[in-house]
Amino acid sequence: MNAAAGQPLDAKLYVIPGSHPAMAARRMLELKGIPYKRVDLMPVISRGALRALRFPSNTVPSLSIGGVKITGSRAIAHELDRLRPDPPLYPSDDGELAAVEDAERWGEEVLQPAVRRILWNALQRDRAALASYAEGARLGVPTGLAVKTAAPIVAAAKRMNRAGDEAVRADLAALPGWLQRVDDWIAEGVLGADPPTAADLQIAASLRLAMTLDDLRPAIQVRPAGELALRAMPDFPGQAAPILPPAWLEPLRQANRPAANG
Ligand SMILES: N[C@@H](CCC(=O)N[C@@H](CS)C(=O)NCC(=O)O)C(=O)O
Repeated sequence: MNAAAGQPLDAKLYVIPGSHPAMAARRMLELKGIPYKRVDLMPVISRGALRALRFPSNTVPSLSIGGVKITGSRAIAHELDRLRPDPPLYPSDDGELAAVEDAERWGEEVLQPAVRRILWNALQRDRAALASYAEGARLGVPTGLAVKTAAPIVAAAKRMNRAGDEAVRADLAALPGWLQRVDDWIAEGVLGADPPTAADLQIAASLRLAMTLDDLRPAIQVRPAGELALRAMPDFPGQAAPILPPAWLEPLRQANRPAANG
């Protein structure tokens, strides 16, 4: 029996709790009906662990499946489609495929790192929310202890992801335009497939992580982009109370303000 016919694939997925590309990979495996073992890693420390395990790179998601080691949400999506074609994560029509892959690439290269920067910046301001992202995770130490000792890890993650105030303020100023881009893709039928494509999942995971911030959720959930995110990724851990400077959120408030009559 081959993989396409349903042979067990012996899959192990390495994640960081709350990591958005890792949540996308989890959802891909779930949609394909591939059972897997999840290994939860602490941020920053994950890098050494994945290097020691000889993955092609040291970020999550990393997946070992059928004797192959893959790193990266996009590479994982392609490998899963190869191993278990149904349901497909990519359309078979060439034109549709190109549009979906463009959206997926943008989701990984633009939206994903921006949401990561916003999150680390917010978490360094208030670490109280950290435990909510680790809900259900098995980190090898009690979650309470992991959270209590997380200050140096959060500081390092913020530094490594260049999540300083200037960068994050620029990300928040760009966010309304990015949400409009996602709404437009939904209107054009590039995004919003049922079952979701790799692009839907890539973008939905970032939007879902952004929506864990009370500062951002109201501006996202009311739009088609927010509806897509909730539909494609119904479950997502984490919740952070308002913490970002209100002035930084002004572009989002402006974008969501109803147009004046006349
Ligand atoms: N763009 C990569 C994601 C790579 C990435 O930066 N992942 C983060 C978690 S969201 C990571 O592994 N960070 C390592 C760390 O925090 O030390 C993908 O889509 O797979």
